[in-house]
Amino acid sequence: MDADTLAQFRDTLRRFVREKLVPLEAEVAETDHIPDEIRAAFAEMGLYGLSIPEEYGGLGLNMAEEVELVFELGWTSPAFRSQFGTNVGIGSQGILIDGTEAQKQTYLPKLAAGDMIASFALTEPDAGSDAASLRTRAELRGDVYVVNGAKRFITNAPHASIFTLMARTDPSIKGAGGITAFIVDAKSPGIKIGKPDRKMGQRGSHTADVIFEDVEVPAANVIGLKPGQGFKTAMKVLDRGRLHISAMCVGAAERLIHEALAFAVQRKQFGQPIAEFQLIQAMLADSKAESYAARCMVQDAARRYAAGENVSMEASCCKLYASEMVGRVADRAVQIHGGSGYIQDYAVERFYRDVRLFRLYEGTSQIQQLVIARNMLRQAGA
Ligand code: COS
Repeated sequence: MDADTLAQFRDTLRRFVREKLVPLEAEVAETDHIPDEIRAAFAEMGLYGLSIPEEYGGLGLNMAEEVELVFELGWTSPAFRSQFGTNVGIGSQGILIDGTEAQKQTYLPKLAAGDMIASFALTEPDAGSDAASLRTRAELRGDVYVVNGAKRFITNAPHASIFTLMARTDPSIKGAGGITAFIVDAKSPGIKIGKPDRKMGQRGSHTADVIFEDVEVPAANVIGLKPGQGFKTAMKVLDRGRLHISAMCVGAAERLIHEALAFAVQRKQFGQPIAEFQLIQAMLADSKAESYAARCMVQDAARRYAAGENVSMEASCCKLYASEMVGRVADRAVQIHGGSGYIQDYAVERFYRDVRLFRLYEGTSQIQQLVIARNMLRQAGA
């Protein structure tokens, strides 16, 4: 996309977020539901296909362009982005990065249009951070694989049309090498979706268990037709996903700072606006400096990703820093609001809970530290 068109798109999205989505935040949190007309507007704007190349019906943004838009989306409740987030990122990218041409042509146009929802099914009850230990089994019988197992906390599972599923096809290999990625039709007999999880925040975005009982998946649905490559596909998808989530953290931090500043300017104590007190100013200033640092990190790593560099380490640096940063910013925003910050009428109370997830999903902060340190040691030849 050329720079002018991107700038125009960003401005349109900014207006849509601030004028249409922000006023709906409390209702979405209350009802745990995104209105249908909002989903339709997302599709109309092309948001389901942000990252999908134009030849498959998407907008074909590169990562550097994508994060500029995600900064805007982070300004409002993350549940809105979740509607199309799995189509833009973890649900579709396995197909895009490692799929065959036929797989891309079959699925990507429908995902880009929002006619299909893709969900990423990696995590299991006993395989979270240690993703390579997953136990869901896919056994080849003739020209189908028979899948048995359970996946947990799967975002958009209740709405999914397809799952990009990671399952073990070779039980003799305990770790990453025995894992294969599949595209699974969510309507396949034997798939059961659990009740939506009752989460701490991000109401309006739904996660659930997915149970596979003797589910038949055609061998032609192995991503890239390459068994044993599923773990690497998942890791590549997550490298990219971590940059996207980092951009969400930046947007959320900027919103929290906006709320905290507006409150501090208007709220009076000891005869003056609390914004005039230096202890309040220190909290605002630290938040500003840290969110600016995270924005620069994300822009740098995204630009390098778009240029084809391996930014696995930098993506983890971004995810670690940005998600921890927005946690600190949310905490300060509540602090600046005083007692009001603990009351649900104020957006900061909701954001405080919503942003807690950023330190957990797509790899905890501790996993990001591991990935960063491993890369450092590798580079040092250790
Ligand atoms: N891109 C491409 N390949 C990668 C990769 C990446 N970013 N990261 C690892 N790989 C490859 C490795 O090169 C290795 O390949 P070889 O066997 O050919 O050498 C293979 O994958 C296994 O890698 P590794 O040995 O590092 O795997 P580990 O089991 O030690 O796990 C961590 C690595 C812990 C980093 C991984 O399990 C992880 O990211 N866990 C968190 C999972 C997660 O984010 N879950 C969130 C759920 S999704 S919302």
